[in-house]
Amino acid sequence: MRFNSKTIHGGQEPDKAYGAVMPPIYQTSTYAQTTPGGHKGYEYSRSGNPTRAALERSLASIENGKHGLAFASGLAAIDAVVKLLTPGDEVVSTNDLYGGSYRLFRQVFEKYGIKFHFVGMQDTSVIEEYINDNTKLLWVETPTNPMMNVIDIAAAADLAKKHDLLLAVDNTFATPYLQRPLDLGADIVMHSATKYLGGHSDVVVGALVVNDDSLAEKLYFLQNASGGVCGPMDSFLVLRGIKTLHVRMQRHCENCRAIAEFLKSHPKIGKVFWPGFADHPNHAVAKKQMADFGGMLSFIPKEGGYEEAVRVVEKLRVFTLAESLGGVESLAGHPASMTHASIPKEEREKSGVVDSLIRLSVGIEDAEDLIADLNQSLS
Ligand code: P1T
Repeated sequence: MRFNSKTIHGGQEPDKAYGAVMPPIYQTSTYAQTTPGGHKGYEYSRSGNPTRAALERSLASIENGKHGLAFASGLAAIDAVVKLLTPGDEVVSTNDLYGGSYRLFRQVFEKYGIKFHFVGMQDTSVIEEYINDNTKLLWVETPTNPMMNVIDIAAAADLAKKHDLLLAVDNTFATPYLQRPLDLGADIVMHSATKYLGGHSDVVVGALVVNDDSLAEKLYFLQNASGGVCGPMDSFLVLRGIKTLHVRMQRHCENCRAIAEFLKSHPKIGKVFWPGFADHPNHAVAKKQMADFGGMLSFIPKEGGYEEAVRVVEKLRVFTLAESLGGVESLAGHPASMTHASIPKEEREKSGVVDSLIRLSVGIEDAEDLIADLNQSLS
């Protein structure tokens, strides 16, 4: 099946009991056994639940992977990946990434003896300088949150193979509609399914997809042993979201392009970060590995610094000022005080997350209404 059919049918079959076309929400913690061990494949819902299993098959299908795993949040999914490591191991991570991922790495896992190097990965050759005998994992987020840098996944995969490392790619911003990291040589794809996969800002879920059977087994063990699983209702909502991923993403991309061009020509805007611009430093890589340029962008007003950024986001009416992204409705965020506040200012500014930066998650409303809203808020 091609991608747009996989979003609807991938890994799905009518429910065995009554032929329900959508998998029922199996709202149960446990399953009757006829004799100890005599069950129909499910024993306890932390270990497995039929609604979650339907989502996990869908996730694997759309990422062209063999195994999908669904978690309570994107961070719970990342937590499972880092738990593959042991004290003394090192990770090379992109330096421009979601603030919560940075906080998990620095404030939780460093205490357990895992060392993280945060590196600008737009030039993949720089990564190699940070690889040593203890390095076990490359953590790549592309496009990055919130600076919209693009990292060459195939080049990172070559490096990972050369040094026998795992390559994990946070595919939250792009989604498999635009880029499929496993096809480019990554070992693990991670999602905050809270975002585009769910698509309606009504659920918090995370996901991992892998091809390798033994890696999948280790991650399933961690999923069950640590227990950061999502519930059946949340699994159902993400499954429903995935069925329209392709049509939503197409509109997100179209609207984002129109807004990027509007902002770029606006006299009050200093800089717009969007990988679709021919002068974006990684435009060629984006063109090579993505089908389009996504629904996210960031920008900086020319003058006024922090106060102007706050004034603009407060004045928006169609865009809602809120954390998160990837829903049908347009959201605006102020990374320095919201999504990336857990990164120390000095560290944050090194990757460009200055106090005047505004991030937009462009929704699927009429682009004209979104542009009019930005126009009035900038005036
Ligand atoms: O929120 P959660 O589902 O736990 O996912 C964390 C996460 C991981 N990776 C990326 C690229 C993300 O953007 C996120 C969550 N991000 C936001 C809440 C945000 O507004 O950027």
